[in-house]
Amino acid sequence: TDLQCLTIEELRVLAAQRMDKQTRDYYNEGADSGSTLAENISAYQKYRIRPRVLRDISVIDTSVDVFGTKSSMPIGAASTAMHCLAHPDGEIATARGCRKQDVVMGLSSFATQTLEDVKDAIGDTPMALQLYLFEERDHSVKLIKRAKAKGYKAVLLTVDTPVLGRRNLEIRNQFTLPKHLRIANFANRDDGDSADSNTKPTASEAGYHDGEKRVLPKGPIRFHTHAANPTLTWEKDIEWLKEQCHPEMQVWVKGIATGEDALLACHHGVDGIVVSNHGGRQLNGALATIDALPEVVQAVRSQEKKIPVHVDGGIRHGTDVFKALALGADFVWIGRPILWGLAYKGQEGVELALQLIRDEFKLCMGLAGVTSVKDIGPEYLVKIDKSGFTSRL
Ligand code: HOC
Repeated sequence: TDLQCLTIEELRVLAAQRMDKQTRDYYNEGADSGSTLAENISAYQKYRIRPRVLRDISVIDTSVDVFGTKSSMPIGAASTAMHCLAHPDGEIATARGCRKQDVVMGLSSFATQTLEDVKDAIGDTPMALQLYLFEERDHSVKLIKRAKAKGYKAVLLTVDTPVLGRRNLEIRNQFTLPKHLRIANFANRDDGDSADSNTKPTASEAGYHDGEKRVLPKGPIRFHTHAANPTLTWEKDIEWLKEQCHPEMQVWVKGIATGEDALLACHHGVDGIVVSNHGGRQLNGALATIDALPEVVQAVRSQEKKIPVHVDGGIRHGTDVFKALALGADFVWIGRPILWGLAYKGQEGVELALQLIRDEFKLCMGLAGVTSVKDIGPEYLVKIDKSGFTSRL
């Protein structure tokens, strides 16, 4: 037990002391005023747990199936960008932490270590590759082939980033990747040492310019701010992606926030959905993910083939995990808490973040009177309104 750090909130504070301002701002901020980022967290307070008692809870099983394999708990390390900013050991330390905790990891397309090295570090523990589909398809094809060859279980196509959200601190700080780091899975591209590597983006560069020819630029910062692809569609791109990935890798869409899009995802034959608003970093003013989850779950359950639904955003407590599962999620992903753990103590900090959430979740299950994840349902929650009135779900 690390007596300095007994909660994810304490981990946030400890991590903040170890990161430089640019990194801290990049990881911690949300788009615009940050209200969606804040609501992702606070929306969990609208729910209270209805505990059941006098049930034998001496044996609690937190394990679940994810991507066709078993995971020790319904919680994974979400794909977040550029881990070497947080700690020199980067994604490899995150992977080792996940391996130790037997927890699935998502790797960002914008990782600072190669997908091969990170997979080697995590061993047999399953991994998914978060994907941006660029207009220039050759690169995506290569990335998919490499992930397949390395045994990645799924690609998580990010669909909430057709253009980059406006992150004001990122713009003000003129966020750039330090020269010694690289966007490792683009290493074949000239992404590290080119003359414009340190070119600072202007505010107008952090967005999409209508009519501009979109080519992948050279320097890392330009890569990050210009790489979004505004042309993606269900019809054109999901079918293409399935052809590239199946049968070896599943195809998931990450960034669904409505029942309508959940139905389209089902109709287009994706293997799963992640309800996400990109950690509040894209469309500010969007619904908190826990508030979007019920309509997505309802849409998916109306279909004959029921695909899994995951959720991320704002999970800071084991009780949040319990609430998300009670509202119909099959699995949750945590992003910033993992980065904070990594910044705090590298691999050990990642393990700490996962252990804290695991312990809280297991304790919550026991105190709520549930011994198996599959039994967590809406009967364990009430919704509480602003006047304090509760309603059953
Ligand atoms: C397509 C370019 O997910 C973030 C990361 C990286 C986004 C790059 C988008 O900063 O939220």
